[in-house]
Amino acid sequence: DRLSLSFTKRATYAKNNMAKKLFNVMAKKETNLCVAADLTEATDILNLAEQVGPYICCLKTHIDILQDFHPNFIKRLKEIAETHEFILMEDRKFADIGNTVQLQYSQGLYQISSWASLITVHSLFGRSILDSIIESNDDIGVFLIAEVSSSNNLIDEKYTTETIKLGLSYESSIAGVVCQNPLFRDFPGFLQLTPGVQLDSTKDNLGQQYNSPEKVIENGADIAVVGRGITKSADIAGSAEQYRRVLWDACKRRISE
Ligand code: BMP
Repeated sequence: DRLSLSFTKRATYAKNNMAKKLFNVMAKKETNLCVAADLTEATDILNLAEQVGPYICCLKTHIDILQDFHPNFIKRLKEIAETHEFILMEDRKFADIGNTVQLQYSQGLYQISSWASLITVHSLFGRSILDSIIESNDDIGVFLIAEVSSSNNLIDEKYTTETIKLGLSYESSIAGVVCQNPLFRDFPGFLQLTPGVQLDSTKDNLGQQYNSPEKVIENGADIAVVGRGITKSADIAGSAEQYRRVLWDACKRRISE
């Protein structure tokens, strides 16, 4: 059962290079925290990254919400990621035919394939979407979306099960799965990324549903994504440190080897 294994041990099971890296960063920095940098100005994201940097294993962006995107922003963000040893994930949630995804992934304004170590992908379009991404860049860690946190979403059990199966057939490219439940306990090389995490509230007014840090770790999360719980806080660094500690303490309780 992956839940009882240490991250150092799980790194040795990972077939994907980015997953290996992520496990090792998590073990070294003692953190399960990924911050969702959902801010619309470049300087705000850079400031956030500087402040939360010491406490996170991963920074998750939605690059297309930036009002003032510039390649220099990516350069600076990569420097901060290097200084504080965290990994960049672009939460693009690709979902289209292979040819279109290839263009969205490597072309356009954002050139995602040139800087994101991790990306999110919907399983909806099947194998061709993964083939097209790997053809563009085989040094990528993909997180496949098997479940989502929003209320009344349309994903059913079959979709979730088939998503895990698809992931297992692309072991060297898949870093993990975005989900809410411990779906793949027998595959310690994959990471469970769980969004919808907050200490102070249970939902927003647009369908987001939150669980507490303890609850998501109990539900199998290896990495918990926290956005507004940290970005809207008056003390960003203090809040990131608090989430890191609560998550890590909860995680330590489930690890026995
Ligand atoms: P917040 O903690 O502010 O609600 O942000 C959650 C982040 O996680 C957002 O960036 C959102 O796009 C992402 N996310 C989610 O909330 N639920 C999912 O099921 C999948 C996600 O990627």
